[in-house]
Amino acid sequence: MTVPADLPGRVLRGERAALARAITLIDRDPLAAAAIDAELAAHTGRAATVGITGPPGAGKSTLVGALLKSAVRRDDRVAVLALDPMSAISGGAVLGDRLRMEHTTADERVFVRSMTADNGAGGLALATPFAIRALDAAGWPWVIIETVGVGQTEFEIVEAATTTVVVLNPGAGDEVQAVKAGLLEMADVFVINKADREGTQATRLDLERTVSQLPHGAWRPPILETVASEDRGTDEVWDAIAAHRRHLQDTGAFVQRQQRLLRLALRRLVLAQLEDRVDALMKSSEFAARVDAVQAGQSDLGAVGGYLLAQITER
Ligand SMILES: Nc1nc2c(ncn2[C@@H]2O[C@H](COP(=O)(O)OP(=O)(O)OP(=O)(O)O)[C@@H](O)[C@H]2O)c(=O)[nH]1
Ligand SMILES: [Mg+2]
Repeated sequence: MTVPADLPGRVLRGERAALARAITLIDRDPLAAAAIDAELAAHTGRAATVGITGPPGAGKSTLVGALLKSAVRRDDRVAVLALDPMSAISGGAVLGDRLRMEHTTADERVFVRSMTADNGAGGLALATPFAIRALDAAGWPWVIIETVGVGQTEFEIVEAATTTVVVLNPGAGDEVQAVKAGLLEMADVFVINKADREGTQATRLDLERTVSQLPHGAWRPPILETVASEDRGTDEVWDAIAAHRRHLQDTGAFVQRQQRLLRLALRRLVLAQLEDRVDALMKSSEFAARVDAVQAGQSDLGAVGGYLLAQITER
């Protein structure tokens, strides 16, 4: 896919259609992503990224829709990247998410795109940092990353956000378990959504106890309650997100946080290229012969692995 020559300039001038086109290209083609990034790189470095994660059905999409309204009330400009690695399967759900956000997308302070990157393993993880950088260059000061459920790719990206919001539900001992399984350490803000349901206080106490046992620096993650489906409590969540950004900027940690995304992008970029190289090598007759040898007991896996690595590092 070729990148139209005037596209980066139009993205930098803030043309929404150009930005949408750029993100589509980034989503579909890693080479286009790199070409676009090369043009936009000098204009990046300002955006904060907000990763929203939590168990399936916790209300992440609903919360993002409500947060957009809160942000607009504060006159903040916010872009949303909705990540859906399984769009082929859950197309209906994604459409539902989009519809829920539709009423806010008419506002020029809001920009919503979903990404699917079904162009191979790690595609989404690779494409997302590029898309974030395009949004940053286009002048969006906030980029919300909304994930579906909790998968490895989403985990990585949410972890690389400057602010990570973990969404849980009341009355869920197992959710605090899920939190113990790794969500806990990454949270900068906790949201107990569906606070209209029973067990909210118990979950809050449970979470407070767990959080107090964590080693924490100057920032102690607040625990906020929302009823996202009724826009209740979400202004406070947006304010907490903004306060966390100010905290990072005041302590000089903001740049470090931004670099987590760059590191993730670089790791992904190199791994994707290595994977392509390995796949190409594995199609050679030379490789087939070596597999035959392993099967016949005349060679071993380590030896052939070593051969592949040597082939890759040679050029
Ligand atoms: N009672 C109640 N229901 C809510 C609340 N927020 C969201 N819901 C409902 O919970 C269901 C799941 O909400 P989603 O926003 O799709 O949840 P999600 O976390 O994005 O789900 P996945 O993307 O599938 O992981 C929907 O039916 C929402 O209407 C809330 O505060 N209270
Ligand atoms: Mg969702």
